[in-house]
Amino acid sequence: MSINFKSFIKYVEERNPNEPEFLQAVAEVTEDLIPYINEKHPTWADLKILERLVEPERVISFRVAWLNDKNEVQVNRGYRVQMNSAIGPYKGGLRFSPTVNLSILKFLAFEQIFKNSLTGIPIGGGKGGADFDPKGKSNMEIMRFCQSFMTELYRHIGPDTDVPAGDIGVGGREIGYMYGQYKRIRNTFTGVLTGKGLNWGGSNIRPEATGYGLLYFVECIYDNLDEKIAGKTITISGAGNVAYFAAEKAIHMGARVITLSNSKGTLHDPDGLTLEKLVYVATLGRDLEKYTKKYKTATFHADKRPWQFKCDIALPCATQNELNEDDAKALVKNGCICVGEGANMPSTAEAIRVFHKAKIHFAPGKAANAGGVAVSGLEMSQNNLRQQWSSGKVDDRLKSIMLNIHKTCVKYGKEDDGYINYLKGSNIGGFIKVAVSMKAQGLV
Ligand code: NDP
Ligand code: 2IT
Repeated sequence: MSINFKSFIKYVEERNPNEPEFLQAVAEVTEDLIPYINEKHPTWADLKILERLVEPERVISFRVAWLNDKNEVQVNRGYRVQMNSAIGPYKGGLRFSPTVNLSILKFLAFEQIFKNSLTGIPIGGGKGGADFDPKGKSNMEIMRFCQSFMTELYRHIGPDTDVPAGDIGVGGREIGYMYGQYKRIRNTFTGVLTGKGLNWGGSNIRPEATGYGLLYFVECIYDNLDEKIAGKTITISGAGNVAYFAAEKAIHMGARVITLSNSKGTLHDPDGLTLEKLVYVATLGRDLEKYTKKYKTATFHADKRPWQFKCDIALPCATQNELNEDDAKALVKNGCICVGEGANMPSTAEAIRVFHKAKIHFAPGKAANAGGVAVSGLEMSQNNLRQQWSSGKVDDRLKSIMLNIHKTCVKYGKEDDGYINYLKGSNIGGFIKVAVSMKAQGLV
């Protein structure tokens, strides 16, 4: 049997109406997988590996009721999408944002299958979260929400079942409140969440891992070109966990980072951020505009994204679909030669087509931002061993994982003219192990 891409997408669309982000992610992956399966593994078509892959093993949706500071009852919706456990326990972040819905969590959980497989660590794919808006909430409101959320989630997760972590709106503080509640209900101290604090089971370098890993991956791309990152101009979107540590590592590597952004707009510093300026950014919360009062050559561009500014390397590190076709064309026109995705699916399908056509070095999120989940995997290992490894050891492991992911991308993505299609390489490279494992484990 051979699979037809158009009919497959129609099938997925009919089964998942009103889920545009999920469909976008499935199309982005299966466009590469279908020709590969048809040519190399036609039996995987008979086994309906792809049809099974796009069907979550389990979707949990639940009510989260909590009290705000005015003692008013609030109701949110919580989710966990347990997508695929062929190679290990479900693993992936929790997102707290009013934009959260099933389409977004299914796309994230689907991407996570391939990303986690690429790390070489035995972890399956999952994602979860809630349509809760952490903005403007007090510390106590955040705690009450996290406790209520975990009071249902706890029964669906476990260190050998499903290990959540952070994502947008979920950082160390939220992981702490959720971990405390899990421990209180289960009366066990286990590695059920990653991104924990360093005093209670967390791993060194986990907060930094996604941003650092992104720069290690971009460094591999530049090594391959026999060039250096030092001296290059970089635009970064976002000002959260991923963006911050991407900027820090880029500055360490000698690059000139000229932008950060958030949902209010973009901060442009033509002189380039320094480590000192970055420490100042961390004190600003979401008020990036305030930076321009201290550093006079910097400007703030309300409601604008960073992609209009001339750069060599663009690192979208905020959210999905934040870089569209016009942005991609502007980047190419301005001489950008490399795009590394710190966020998950930040480039639209049309933007990716522009990058591929221009033969830009385009590193998709599932490869380039895998450092975060990779160090989460290392946190799980440390928890199982009841050890804590040094920062140096974790950082070395992170570097070698990113190098291996790059190698996998080159192996499966190198085209006849020498151009490396990192998207194709990561899709196929992440898929093979999962497909082989699904076949071996029979019909589940
Ligand atoms: P954070 O919550 O720490 O930061 C998110 C940042 O992105 C904030 O600056 C936020 O601005 C901005 N942002 C969010 N939504 C929008 C939007 N619609 N338009 C403009 N800016 C927006 O999240 P993370 O840094 O952890 O996550 C960023 C991305 O990286 C996500 O795509 C996530 O899935 C991905 N990722 C995260 C990993 C991790 O380990 N944390 C691992 C791998 C990928 P504002 O405050 O104004 O909302
Ligand atoms: O998108 C991601 O890979 C994450 N948010 C991190 C997941 C994890 O389990 O550390």
